[in-house]
Amino acid sequence: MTSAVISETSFLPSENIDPKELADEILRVLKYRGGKDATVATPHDWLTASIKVVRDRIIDRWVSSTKEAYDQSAKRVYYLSLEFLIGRLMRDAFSNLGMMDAMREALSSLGVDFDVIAALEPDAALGNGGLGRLAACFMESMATVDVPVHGYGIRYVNGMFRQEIRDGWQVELPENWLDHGNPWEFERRERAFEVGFGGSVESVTDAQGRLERHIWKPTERVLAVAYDTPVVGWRGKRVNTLRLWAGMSLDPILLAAFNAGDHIGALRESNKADALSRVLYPADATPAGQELRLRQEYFFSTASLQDILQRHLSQYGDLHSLPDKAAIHLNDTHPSVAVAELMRLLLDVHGLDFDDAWDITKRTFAYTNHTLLPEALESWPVPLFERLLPRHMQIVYAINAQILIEARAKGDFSGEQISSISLINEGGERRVRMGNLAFAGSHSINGVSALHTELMKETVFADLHKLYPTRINNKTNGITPRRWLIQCNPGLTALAREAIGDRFLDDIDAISDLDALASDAAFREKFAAVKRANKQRLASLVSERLGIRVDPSAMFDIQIKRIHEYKRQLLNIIEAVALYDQIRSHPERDWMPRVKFFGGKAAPSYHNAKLIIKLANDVARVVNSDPSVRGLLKVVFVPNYNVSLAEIMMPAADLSEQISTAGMEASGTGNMKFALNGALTIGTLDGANVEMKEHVGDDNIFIFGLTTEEVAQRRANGYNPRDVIAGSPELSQALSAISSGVFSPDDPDRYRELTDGLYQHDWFMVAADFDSYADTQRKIDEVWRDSPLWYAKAIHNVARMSWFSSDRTIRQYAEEIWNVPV
Ligand code: NBG
Repeated sequence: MTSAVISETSFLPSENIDPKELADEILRVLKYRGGKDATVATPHDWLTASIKVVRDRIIDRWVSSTKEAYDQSAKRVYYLSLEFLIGRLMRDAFSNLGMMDAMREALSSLGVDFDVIAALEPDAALGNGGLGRLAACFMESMATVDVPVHGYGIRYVNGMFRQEIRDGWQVELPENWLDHGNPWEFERRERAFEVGFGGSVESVTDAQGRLERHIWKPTERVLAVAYDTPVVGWRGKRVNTLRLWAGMSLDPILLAAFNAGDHIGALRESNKADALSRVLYPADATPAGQELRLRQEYFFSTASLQDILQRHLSQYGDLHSLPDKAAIHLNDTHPSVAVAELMRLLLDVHGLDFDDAWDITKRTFAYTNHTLLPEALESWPVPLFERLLPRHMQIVYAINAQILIEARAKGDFSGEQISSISLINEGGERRVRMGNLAFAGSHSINGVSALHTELMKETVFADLHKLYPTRINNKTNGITPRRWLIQCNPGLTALAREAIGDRFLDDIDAISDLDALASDAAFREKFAAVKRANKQRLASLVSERLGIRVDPSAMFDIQIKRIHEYKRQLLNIIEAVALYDQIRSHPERDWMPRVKFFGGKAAPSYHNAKLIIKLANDVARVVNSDPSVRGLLKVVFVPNYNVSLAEIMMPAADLSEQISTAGMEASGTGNMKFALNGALTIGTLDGANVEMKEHVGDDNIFIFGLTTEEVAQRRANGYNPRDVIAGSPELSQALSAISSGVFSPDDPDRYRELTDGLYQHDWFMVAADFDSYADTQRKIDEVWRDSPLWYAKAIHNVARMSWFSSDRTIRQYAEEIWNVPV
C-alpha cells in the first residue's frame, strides 16, 4: 500500500473474530488438510489454508440457506451462463464476512503478509468481458438480496487467455488458473449426468401403429460432473451455489484398445470428454461457429436441466409445477438449446404431450439479450445441428410450426415478417437461429439498458415483438458495490464512512448523502487525496511492470474493455495523435498534462482489433519518448486487462472513456464502475450512458457525438467519410501521420488498412464523431484546470450512481421476471 489514506477496514465485527483463534485455525487447516506445518509452508499453502478457513465458515450458512429454500418450498432461480467472470474471491469473501482485519492480523502474527498471498490467488477468468462479469455481479447480488439461486456454467480448465504484449503485438498464452488446485470448489462425483451427441431417433408406436413417443439413441455419451462453489453475499446473509460442469468420459480408458497396443486410441473417449470443458472460447460478441462450441452449449444446458428436473421431482413429484418453483434464466443465446432440451425431456423422458410441454417451457424460461450486432447473433448450420442433436432438430421444427401458425393466424404478417420470425434462416445456408429459439421459448425477453431494449423492439426482434408484444422488457445492468466500491476502493469507502456513516454499506442508496458534500472544500480535498493515492498505486504498477513513469497529478484518462471496432479505441488513439501534434505545434499553450491508459484483449482471430493494440503501443512508444512533449501527454497500454487489474484501474481514473458508436453498445458496465469510483465520463449517447446522464445530471458527464438516430440517418443518406476527413484538418493530419508510418517506421504501411477503412467506409463513424470528440476533450481540460469544480462533479458522480447497483437490477428481475420474493 502506498498511502495511509488507503486503509483496510473491518465493517462488521458481527461475529467478533479473535485473530489469535483465527491464527490457530489457519495452522490447523495447514497441517491437517494440507499436510504441512508453518516451517515448510509455501505462500500458496498459506493462501489455500486461508481460503479453507473462510470457506469453512461459509459452509454452515450454505447448508442452512439450501435447507431453508427447501423447507419453505421456495421458488428457485437457475441462472444458466456460459461465462462467469469472477476474478479473485478471497477478498470478496473476507470482506463480505467482515473478517478482513482479523485475517490480516492473524496472518501477520504467523509472519505472513496478507497482500502477498492475496496477490497469488489466480483470477477465475471464466468469461470474456461484460457478459461474464455481469453474471458474477448478479451471483453476488442474489446472495446479498436473498434470492435462492443456482448459477450453472462450465468449469473451463483454461479460462480467458493471458495476454502478453511482445514488440507491441498481442500474444495469447494459456491461463492455468487451476494449477495450484481450487480451494473454493467441491467436486461432486455423485452429481453426474449423462450427455449424448449424434445418433438417431427412433419412433415408438402403439399396437394401432400410432406414434407414442420418440427415443433418441445417441452414439456418443459423456458425463457432466458437478463442481460447486459457494457464493456468499454481503454480511454473509445467504450463500448460494455456483455449479460448474466438467466433462468426463464414461470409460476413462478403453482397455481393449489399450491391450491391443493402441495407447492413443484408448484415451480417445477421455480426450473428447475433456475437450468439452477444456477451454473458454475467447471471442466475445462474435459467435465461435465451431462444432465444439455447440457441444459445450448443449453439454452444460442438458446437465443443468437434468439436475433441475431431478431436484424438482424429488421435492414436488410432478413437473407441471415446474414454472411455479423454478425460473430458468438464459444468459444470452448460449444456453438457448435448453429450450429444445427441456421440451425433449418433458416429451420423451417424462411423457408429457406437446402443448403441455410447450406451456411449461415458456412459463419457465426467460432470456436476456446482450447485443444487437448482427454478426453476434448465434445461429448453427442445420446439417451440423441435425448431426449432433437429431431429436432437438425435430423439436425445433415442431416449435417453428407452432409459432408460424400463430403468426399466420394473426393475418397481418407479410411473407418477409414470417421468415424473420422463423427459427430457421432460409436465406442461403439453412441455419437455426438461437435468438429466435430463446425468444419463442421464453415468457420474458429483456434488454440490458433502456436504449438497447427499445432498439431490440425496432430491429432484431421487431417481428417477434409484433407477434408477442408483452414479452420484451428492460432491465438496465448494474454492478455490485461490494466488489466495485467497498473492496476495490477502501480509501473512498473509509472517507465515505467518516463523512456519512455506515448506512451505505448495507443500502447503497444512502451514498446519495455525499451529494451535499460536493460543495464542502475540506471534503473535496480529502476526496482528491484518496483519488491521488489510488492513482499513485496505478502509477507504481505501471512503473514496475512496464518501466513507464507517469505523474499522478496528470489527468488519468482510461479506456479499458475488450478491443472492438465499435468500442472505438481507434477514435481515442487518433485523438491522442492529434493532441500530440498540437502540443508540438503550440508548445506555448498551457496544456493540461494527461495520461491515456488503454487495456483490453482482442479475440485471437480479430485482425483489426489486434492491429489497434499494436497501434496503441506504437503511438505510446513514440509519444512517451519525445522530449518535446515534456510529459504533457503519455500513452500507456496495460497488458492482460482482467478483473484484478480493473480493481486497481477503476479507482484510479479521472476520466472514463465510453465512446462506442451510438446504438452499438448494449449497456456497458465499466462505465458504471468508473463513475461509482469518482471518474467523470466522456461518452456517446449509447447503452447505459443515456441513463447515467439522467442520474448524474447533464453537468456531470461529457456527452459528444452522433445519436443513434443520427448515425442511422447519416448511413441512410450515403455517409462519405472522405469529405468529413477533408473538412477536419486535425483528423486529416493525424491520419496521415499514422498511415505514412510516423509511428511504424519499421513498417510504414502497417496501418494502411486501418486508415483506408476509415476513408472508404468508416462503419463505426470514427471520422463523423472525431471533431465533436476532440472539442469535448479540450472542454474537459478546462474543467480539469478548475480542480474544485472537477472534484465537485466527481463527488456528484459517486453520490448519484447507486441506482446502477446490481442489487437494484436483481430486485427487478426477481419481481418482474422470476416472480420470487425479495
Ligand atoms: C455485452 C455488451 C455490453 C453489456 C454486457 C452485459 C456481450 C455479447 N454483450 O454492452 O456488449 O454491458 O454484454 O450485458 O458480451
